[in-house]
Amino acid sequence: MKLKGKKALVVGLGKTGEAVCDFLLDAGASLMISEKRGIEELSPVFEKWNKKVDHLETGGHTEGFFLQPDLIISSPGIPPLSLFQTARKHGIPVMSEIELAFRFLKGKIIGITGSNGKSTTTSLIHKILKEGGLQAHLAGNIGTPLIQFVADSQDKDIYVTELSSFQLDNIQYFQAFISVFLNMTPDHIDWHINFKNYYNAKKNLISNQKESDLAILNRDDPYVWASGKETKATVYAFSRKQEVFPGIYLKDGWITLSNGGEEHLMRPSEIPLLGEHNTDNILASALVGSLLGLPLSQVKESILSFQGLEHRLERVLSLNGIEFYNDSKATNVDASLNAIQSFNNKIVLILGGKDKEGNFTKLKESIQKRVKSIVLLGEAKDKIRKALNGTVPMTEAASMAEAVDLAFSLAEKGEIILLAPACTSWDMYDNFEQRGKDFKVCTLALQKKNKAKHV
Ligand code: UMA
Repeated sequence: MKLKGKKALVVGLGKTGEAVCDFLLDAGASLMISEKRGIEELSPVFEKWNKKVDHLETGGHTEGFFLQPDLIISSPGIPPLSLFQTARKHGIPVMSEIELAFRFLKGKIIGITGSNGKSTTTSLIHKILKEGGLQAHLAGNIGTPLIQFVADSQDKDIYVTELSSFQLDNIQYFQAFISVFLNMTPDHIDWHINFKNYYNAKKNLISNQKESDLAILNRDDPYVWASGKETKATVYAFSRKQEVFPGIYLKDGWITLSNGGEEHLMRPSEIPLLGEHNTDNILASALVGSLLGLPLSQVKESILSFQGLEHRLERVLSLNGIEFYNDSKATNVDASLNAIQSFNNKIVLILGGKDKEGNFTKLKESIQKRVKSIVLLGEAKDKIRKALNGTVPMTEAASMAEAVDLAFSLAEKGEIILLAPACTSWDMYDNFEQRGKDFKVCTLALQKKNKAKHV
């Protein structure tokens, strides 16, 4: 693919858009940018790029603009705009950032997708590979766009890449030599319109693989397992519920690998992370390490020293015998459900944010079993209250500080206060990281207040 002298349009000027622009300029393309935000909102990014590009459209996307380039590259967060269809009808190719990166990247890609657990699994695989002496890099949805690695990439590099459905929606040749498909539950329906489109986007990762590739699939998830029928890759399975060949599973109190013979990796009780869902993440990660030829003893060591990620069932502190946990990354109903099911002690749950068409009634059964009280926060308050009516007492808070204080007044010694909102943060924050940090700040402030009271 030749870019020199081509007119390329980048849609969206966020983290990905800026990285794509840098790459295209280095490749000698002439640049156009189309961005929904207005100039004031964009500043100082606007000033930076306005000097470097031929045409910059702000405050929305227009047809006249989209029909001028030779090529369009869209950022992951841009929904499937009708303008993309119009451009395609005029013979203008539209591709995602990972597709563009794939065409120029040296080295191999391990692609990790699923509705939940992607970042944890991606980080753990990266850790196992690095500690095993491989030239591994952490890329994709977890933070650094793949395109940013292209310039320095070498054949021996392995890109451990977290892939969202947004990134996979629009791929053509993009191919991972190892794919990991963790699970499939409804999410991002506002972007994909329906579950089928969301599922199809995720499946692209598996169906694009070739005979020499490996697909690691969750045997316990019917959607994930069914995707195996659509790949030419060799399928390996992971399961918590049954023996799988070839693959990795729990048997007689051991995490067991079977690829020819049976080998024990470690006891499930040694897993350093809370929650059964994290067992899946560990099974899949260990399998990748083993398939790349790393000794099981080393894989085990890397798992044992894995501390988990910030904002994913992160223990914040203990106050008066009450434990505070931050799971701000639980931005959908299933992630919140996983978090609730990770504790045996009673929970005061902070729930709510911006709704993504989530089915909150799915939480009812677990809430009845494990949750003592709910503190509601954010835009989705009313919808959640209606969906969970008749389960446990619910109170409302106007801010995170109020939610934390309220939760503390409701909890007793030995109980858990859990932020697992089942919604995105975008009604009150820029992202889930900001929300999680605010929860931690409010929790620390509460601890200070409490100490002062007892002095
Ligand atoms: N924009 C438009 N038109 C639109 C919509 C947005 O111009 O119709 C503009 C926005 O105004 C903004 C830019 O596009 O200026 C944002 O682009 P983007 O949403 O693609 O965000 P990036 O900053 O490029 O970050 C993206 C991922 N964001 C999303 O997928 C929403 C980041 O994942 C990822 O870390 C980054 O690329 C690097 O790969 C974040 C995320 O929330 C963490 N991902 C979702 C998730 O994990 O659930 C999928």
